[in-house]
Amino acid sequence: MKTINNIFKITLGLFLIIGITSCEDEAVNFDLNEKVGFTGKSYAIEEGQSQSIEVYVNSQSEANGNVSVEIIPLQDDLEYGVDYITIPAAVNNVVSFNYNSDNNSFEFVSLDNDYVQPASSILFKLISENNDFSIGQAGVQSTQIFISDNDIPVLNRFYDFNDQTNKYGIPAEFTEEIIDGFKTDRGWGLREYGVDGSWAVNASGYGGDAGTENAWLINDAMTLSGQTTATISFDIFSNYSGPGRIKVLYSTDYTSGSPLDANWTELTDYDTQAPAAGSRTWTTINLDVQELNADKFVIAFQFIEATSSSSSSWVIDNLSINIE
Ligand SMILES: [Ca+2]
Ligand SMILES: [Ca+2]
Ligand SMILES: [Ca+2]
Repeated sequence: MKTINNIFKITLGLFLIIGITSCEDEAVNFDLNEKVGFTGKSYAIEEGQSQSIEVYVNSQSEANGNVSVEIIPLQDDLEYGVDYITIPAAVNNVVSFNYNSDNNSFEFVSLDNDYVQPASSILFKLISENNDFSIGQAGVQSTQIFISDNDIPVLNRFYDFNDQTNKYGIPAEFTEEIIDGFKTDRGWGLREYGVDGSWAVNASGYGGDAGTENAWLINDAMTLSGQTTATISFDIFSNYSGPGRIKVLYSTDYTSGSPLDANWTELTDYDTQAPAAGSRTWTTINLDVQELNADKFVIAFQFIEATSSSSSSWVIDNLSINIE
C-alpha cells in the first residue's frame, strides 16, 4: 500500500512538473511568437512607383490577425490622396490589413506629378490600436520610405541686357574669347543699340588695329540633369554692309579658355533666318537643339570676317535659352 501511495505521489509530482513546464512554455510561446515587426529598415523608390511594406510575426503556429500601421509624412506638404495612397486604403493615415501566411504586407503607392520637388520621406509605425499582435522591439517598430523626384527641371535664361550698362564691357554670365592671331581691340561689347534703344551686346570690327575678327561670345554653361531639348531665340540687327557675320554654335564639352579646345556644333538654321548685313531691321531668330544627351550646354556667338577697314556690325538683344 505504501509503495502504491509513493507511486501515486511520484506520478502526481511528475504530472504537476509537466503541467507547470507546459504552462511556462505556453506563456513563453505567447511572448515570443506573437510579436509583429517590420522586415525592412528602409525603402527607396522613385515618385510614381509603389512598394510593398512587409511585416513579420514571430510565431511557430500560423499567425493570423490584424496589423495597423500609422503613416507619418516627414514633410508637411505630403498629403494622402495627393502624393500617395496605400492599398488597402488608410483612414486618417492609419492602414490596417489582415496578416496571414499569404499576406504579410500592405502596398504603398507614390503618386506621380509633373513638377520638381525635393526628395521626401515617410515613416511607418506599428501601433497597438486595432492590432492583434504585440509590437516587437524598438528596432522593428518602424520603417521608412524615401521617395525621389522623377521630374526634370526646366532651365531658363533670358538676357535683355537692360541692366548691363558697362559700355564696351562683356555682359554678366558671358565671356569673350578671341582666337590667337585675330583682332583683339574690338569684338563684342555692351552698347545701347538694342531694341528701342535699350542696352544689348554688339559685335563690331571696325577701326583700331588692323586685322580680322574671330571673337566668341560664350554663355556660361548650363548644367543638365536629363533635359534633352534646347530652344534658343534672340533678336538681331545689322548695321553696315561690309564683311562680318555671326555663327551660332553650341558645345557640350566646353569648359573655359580657347573655344578651339572644345567640340562645337553650328546651328545652321540661323543662316536661313538671319537678316542681310546692313539691313537695319530687327529680326527674331528661333533655333532649337533636339536629343541633347549631355551634362552641360554652352551656347556661343562667333563673330568672323569683319576687318578694321570694313565691317558689318551685329547687335543681339533679348536672348532666351530654354532647356527641358
Ligand atoms: Ca513626375
Ligand atoms: Ca515631382
Ligand atoms: Ca535690351
